[in-house]
Amino acid sequence: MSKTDNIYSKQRAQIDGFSFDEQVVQVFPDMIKRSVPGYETIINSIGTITERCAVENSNLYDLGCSLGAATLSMRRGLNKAGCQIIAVDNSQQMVERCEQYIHAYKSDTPVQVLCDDICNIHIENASVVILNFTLQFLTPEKRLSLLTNIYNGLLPGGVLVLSEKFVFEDPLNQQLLNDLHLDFKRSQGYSELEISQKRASLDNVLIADTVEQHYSRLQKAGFKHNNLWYQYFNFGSIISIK
Ligand code: GEK
Repeated sequence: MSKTDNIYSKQRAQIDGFSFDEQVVQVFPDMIKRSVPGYETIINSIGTITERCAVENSNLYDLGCSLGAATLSMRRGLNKAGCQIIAVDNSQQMVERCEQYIHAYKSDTPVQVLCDDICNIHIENASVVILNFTLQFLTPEKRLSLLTNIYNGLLPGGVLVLSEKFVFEDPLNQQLLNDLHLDFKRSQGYSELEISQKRASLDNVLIADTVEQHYSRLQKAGFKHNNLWYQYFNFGSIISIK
């Protein structure tokens, strides 16, 4: 069982940049569920998307897998023979715990959990690729080349699921959707201190794009069929088809 996230509940003299270390790993399922509106819906839908879009004898990728929630959902939805799932994260602590979670459930679908930078991964023979709240942690200059690798490694008809926190160009929309997200966090039991200290730690670590920036980058990477299939305040998910 995951512990309750109270990492930022005490006043800190100094806020360091957020990192996916052992302390975060221990509370991660609780943290992401209470911080990302719609997270569970997206995770469940990844299984449904996999059921429809995976093809026989192909690879499925979970890039920035953390503890493997999307991998487990893909594996539950998968109904095609000869597939394997490749889950990648560059946090050693995440990868270790992810392997324990994955192997706690029995399945015939092989899962490889790799500790590596997702920018180093060669994507090939892929029918489903998941970037569930990971692209936002890559420096902006690296984002297009990752998406281009994904596009090149996808089979025709293959899909990318790209979930992200969004920003909005219109200042009124930005303010309101951001405030609604803060209300969501309050409703999940986070205090004002926790919210403000977490926000400071994510400054310059999580760099969000507008939906339009995502569409334009996806087009540059080769994807011509891109659509937002889910949005809850300033969080959402785009599906792109090769
Ligand atoms: C989920 N997808 O539960 N290479 C590999 N991993 C990276 C990199 C990188 N360059 N940068 C960040 N990560 C998960 C949630 S969390 C999102 C994803 C969040 C990893 C990082 O170590 C972390 O585990 C993950 O991306 C982002 O569906 O915490 O908001």
